[in-house]
Amino acid sequence: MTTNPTSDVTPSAGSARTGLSVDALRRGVLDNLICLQARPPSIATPYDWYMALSYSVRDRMLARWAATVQNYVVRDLRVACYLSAEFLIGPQLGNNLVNLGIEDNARAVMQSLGQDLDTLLALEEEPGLGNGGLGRLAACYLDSLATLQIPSVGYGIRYEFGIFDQEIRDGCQVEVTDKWLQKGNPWEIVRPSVCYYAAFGGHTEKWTDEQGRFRVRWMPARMVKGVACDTPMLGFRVNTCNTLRLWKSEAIESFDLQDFNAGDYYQAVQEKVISETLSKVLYPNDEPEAGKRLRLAQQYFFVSCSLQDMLRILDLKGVHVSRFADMFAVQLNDTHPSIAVAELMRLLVDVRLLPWDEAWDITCRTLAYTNHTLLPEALETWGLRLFGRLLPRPLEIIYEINHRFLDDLRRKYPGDEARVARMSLIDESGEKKIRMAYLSTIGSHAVNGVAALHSTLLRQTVLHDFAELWPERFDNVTNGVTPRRFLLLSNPGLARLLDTTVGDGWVTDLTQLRRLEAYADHAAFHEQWRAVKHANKQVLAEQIRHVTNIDVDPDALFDIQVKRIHEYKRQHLNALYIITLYQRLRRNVEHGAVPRCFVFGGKAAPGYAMAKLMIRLITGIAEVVNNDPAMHGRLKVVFFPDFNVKNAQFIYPAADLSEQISTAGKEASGTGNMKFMMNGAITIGTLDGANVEIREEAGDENFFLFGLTAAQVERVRREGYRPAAHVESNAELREVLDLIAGGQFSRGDHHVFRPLVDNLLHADPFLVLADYADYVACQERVSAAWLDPARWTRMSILNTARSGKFSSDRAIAEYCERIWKISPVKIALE
Ligand code: 26Q
Repeated sequence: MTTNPTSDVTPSAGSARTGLSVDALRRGVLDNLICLQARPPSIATPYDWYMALSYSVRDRMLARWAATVQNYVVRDLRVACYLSAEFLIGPQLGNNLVNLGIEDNARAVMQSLGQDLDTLLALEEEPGLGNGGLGRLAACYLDSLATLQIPSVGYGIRYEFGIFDQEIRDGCQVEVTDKWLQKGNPWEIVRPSVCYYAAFGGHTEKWTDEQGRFRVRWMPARMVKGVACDTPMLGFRVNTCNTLRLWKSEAIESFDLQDFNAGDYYQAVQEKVISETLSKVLYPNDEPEAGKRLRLAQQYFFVSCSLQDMLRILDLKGVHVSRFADMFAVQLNDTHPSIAVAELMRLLVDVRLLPWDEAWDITCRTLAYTNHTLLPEALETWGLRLFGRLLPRPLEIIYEINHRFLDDLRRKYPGDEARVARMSLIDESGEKKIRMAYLSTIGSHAVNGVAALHSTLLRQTVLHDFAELWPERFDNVTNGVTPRRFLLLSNPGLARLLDTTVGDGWVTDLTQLRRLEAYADHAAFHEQWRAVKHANKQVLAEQIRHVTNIDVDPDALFDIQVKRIHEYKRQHLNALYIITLYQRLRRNVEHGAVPRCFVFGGKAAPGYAMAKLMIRLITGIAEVVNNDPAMHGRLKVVFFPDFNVKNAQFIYPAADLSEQISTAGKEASGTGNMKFMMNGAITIGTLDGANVEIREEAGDENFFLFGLTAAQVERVRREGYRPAAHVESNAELREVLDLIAGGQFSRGDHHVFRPLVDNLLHADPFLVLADYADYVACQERVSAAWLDPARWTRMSILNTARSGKFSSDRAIAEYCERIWKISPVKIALE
C-alpha cells in the first residue's frame, strides 16, 4: 500500500533536481526513473527504484561538487592529494543521504512510492576496491577530509573487478569474481576528456638540446591511456564535496591503427587487450606471487596519471611549476604509489625541464609517506630486471637519486660502507631489488606510522638508519575511522540514544562522547544501553540465520573477530580457545557457563594456503559444536561469509567482545578495533598496534589484556622459541591439538589440519602457543565480567564514551596541521 506523506510539504518546495523537501525529492525520483532508467513506475523493479533514488541523491550533490572543484581551481590554495592503490568506500547511497541530511525525507518519499528504503539500500553493490584496513582507511580519510572542508582529492585505480566475493562451500573459501559494475554505477562520472598517457617498456636516448642541455628521451614500446572516473565525496552537512578520481586504462586508437596499417590486425587487438587489462583486477595482499609485472604496471599507471593531472591543474591555474609544492601535498598510502618519487622527478626534469636540484627540492617538499607494515615479507621490493624492462626511464632516475643519496651518506659517515650498503635503494644481497620503503622515505619530507607503537618500532627497526639520519622527518599519526559511517549510519539505535543523552555534536566532534561518562552508573541508562545492543544483536542473528542457517541466541555473549585471515592476526588462537571451552563444557567443568556466540568473518588471499586452512578449521569446529546437543545452545560458532563494508555495518554494532589478538608488534594499527570500541564492544587484546592506545583511553579496567609484549616476543625469539614446550606443560592445550590432528573437526580425516598443527608445534612463527594459556585465562575474566551485567554495561558505555580519539577527523586534523599544512576552506553555494 502506498501512502502520501504530504502533511509537511509545500508543493513548490524546490526543484526536482536540487530540492531537499519530500515533494521535490519525490518529483526527482519519478523524473529519473523515466529519464535515466527509462522505466514507468508500473513495471519498475526495486533495482530501478534504487537507481532512480541514487541519481536523485547525486543530483543534489552536483551543485556542491561543482562549487568545490571551482573553488580549488580558482583559489590560491594547497590541495591534499591522497594517493592510494585502494579505496574501500562501501555503499554510497546511505552515506550520502545521511551527509545531506535527507534520510527521513527519502524514506518518506520511497514509502509514498511503495518502496522500503532499507530494502533499496541493501541492493547496492559495494565497490570492493580494496583488500582491507589500508583501503578502508583511505575511504574514512576521504569522509573526514570532506567533512573538515579540506581541499583534497583521492587518486587511485578504477578496478573493474575489486576484491573477490567469498563463498563458503563445504567449509572452504571459494572465490567468486566481483562484478560490481555489472548493473551500472550511478555514483561515477566518466570524463573521457580528462585523460593522460603512461609509457611502458622500450629504451631511452640521451641527447643535447639547442640550449646545450643534457636531455633524455624515453622511447616507450607502448602507451596506455588513463581516463578519469570521478566519484563525489560529500562531507557531513557541509557544502564541501571532494573528488575521488580513479583511473581506468584504455587502449590508444592511433597505436592500433599503426599496427593495422602495417597489416598486423591481431597484434593491434592484442595491444588493446593488454592496455585494457591494466585496471582490470585488484591484487589481493598476502599473495606469495604478488610481485607480478602487472601490479607494478598498475602502480606506475595510476601514479603517472595522477601527477600529470596535478601538473595540468597547475597550468589551468596559471601557476608556474616551480610552485608545485605550494599547491599540492601528496600523501603516499604505503609504498604502493612510491614510484611517485621517480615519476615526479621525471615529469619535472625531463618534461618541464627543471634543474635536478630544484626538482628534487619540490619532490621532497610535496611528498609524504605513510608506512602500514613492519612485516619483512610485506615490505615492497621490485626486482631490478623486471623494473628496468617495464620502466627504463624511472629506473635511471632511481639510480641517480640513489647515487646522490649515497654520496651524501659517505660524506656524513666517512668509512661506514656497511651503513651505505644497508641504506642503499638497491638491495644487492641476492637478486638485485629496489626497496620501495626506502625510496619513499628518501623522497618525502615526512614519514609516519599508523599507531604510536608502530611508529616507535618503525624508527627502531625497518627505518632505523633513516630515523637516525633525519629524526625530524619521523612522526606518528594514529589511524582513525569515520563516526558517520561506523556509528551514525551503522548503528542508528545507538546514535539516537547518544543524541538524546549528550546532544548530536558527537557526529563531528567525537570527543563529546566523554559526556556519557556521567551515565556510566545510571541504572535507567543501562537499561536503554542494553536494549540498543540487544536489538542490534537480533539484527545480526537474523542475518546469520539467513546466510548460514545457524540459529544464535541474542542473549549470548557475542564474541567477534572480523578482519582479513592471517597467521599474525591469529584467528587460530581464538579457535584453540573455542575448542578448550567446548571440552570444558562437555565435561561440565565450566561453572556458571556463559553462553557464547563466536562470530568470524574475513577473506583469505586466494594463494595463502594456511589462511584458507584456518577458515576450514573454524567452519569445522562450527559444524561439530553447533550440532552437539550436549551444548544446549550454550556455544555457537559462525563463520560469516564475505565480510565487507556492507556486512560490517551490522556486525560491529552487535558485538559485545572485540577480538584483537595479533602477535604483539605485528599489527601496525588495526582499525576494526576502533569501530568495535565506538559501538560499545569491549576489547580482548594484546598490546599491539592501536590496542595500546585504546586501552590507554578506555582505562585498564575496561580492557581485557593478555599476551606477550612486543619486547617479550622479540626476546623469546632471540632466545630460541620452542613451541612444543608449551604443549608439554599444558595438558589441556595438548588435548586441543590432538583433537584437531585426530580429525575431530574434519569428519575423521587426519590429514586435513596436519599442516596447521605441525606448523604450530614446530615453527609457530606468531607465538600462538606462547600466548595460549594467558588468553584462556583472560577469556575466563571476560566470562566473569559478563556475569555481572551492571559491570559489563558500565565497561561498554565507557568504551564508547572514550573512543573520541579514534575518529578519523582527529587523524586528518593531525595530517593537515603537522604534515600537509592545510587549513579548512568553506565552500559557498551561489
Ligand atoms: C602489495 C604488493 C602486491 C600486491 C598487493 C600488495 C598489498 C595490498 C594491500 C599489500 C598490502 C595491502 C594492505 C595492507 C593493509 O591493509 N594494512 C593494514 O593497514 C591498516 C591501516 O593502516 C592497519 O590498521 C593494519 O594494521 C594494516 O595491517
